[in-house]
Amino acid sequence: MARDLDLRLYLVTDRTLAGSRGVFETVQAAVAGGVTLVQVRSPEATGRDFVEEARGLKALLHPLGIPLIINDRVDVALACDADGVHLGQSDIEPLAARAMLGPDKIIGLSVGSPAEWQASQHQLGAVDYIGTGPLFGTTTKLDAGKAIGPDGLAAMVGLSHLPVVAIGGIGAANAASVMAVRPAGIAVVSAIMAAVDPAAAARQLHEIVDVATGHPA
Ligand code: TZP
Repeated sequence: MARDLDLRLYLVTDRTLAGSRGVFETVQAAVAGGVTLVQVRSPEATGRDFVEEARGLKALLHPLGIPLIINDRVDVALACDADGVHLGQSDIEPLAARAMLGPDKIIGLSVGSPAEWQASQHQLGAVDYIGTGPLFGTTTKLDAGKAIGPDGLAAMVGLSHLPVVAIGGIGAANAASVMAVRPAGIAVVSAIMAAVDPAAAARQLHEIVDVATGHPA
């Protein structure tokens, strides 16, 4: 299992929100601002295109020691030797992903409710962290479901022996209220990918998380 996972400021990419600046350049700025982990998410991409994008990001992130996680696609993670994969409830199940990826890769699983937690119990031995949300309303993922709010997050943090990352509608205005519930970190898409200055946006969020965790900036 992956160790020393720093989930404090988890960036999920989005090609549309990056616009003409592009994903690579936006991620480059975001890591300069303090992102601790990057998940490449391109649901619209072909497999070949997705692998190429992921390889480019790996070349950027590896020298910096920042893990690269692939959204949904174990085959893409294998093809580019990424650090891990993030799985939704309808993707390949974590135990099967672990069998394919081996013991050292990071596996994240989206778990949105205590009911999903119960249903996922038998898979959790293969999982390194849980992603939960959406915390608040979001237009980035239209099928994200109903907002669970800080109370819903608190329920998941209370249940989970695994680190929990909060996602959905999180930005500088509400990040402190999310971190008050003590997740391992926050995952953001638009707050960084769509920011005019992604480095400054990441820096601001990093500071909020560090204050909440008592971590030095
Ligand atoms: N999974 C649950 S909500 C979401 C994902 C990928 C999108 C979050 O995007 P944003 O822009 O940070 O609200």
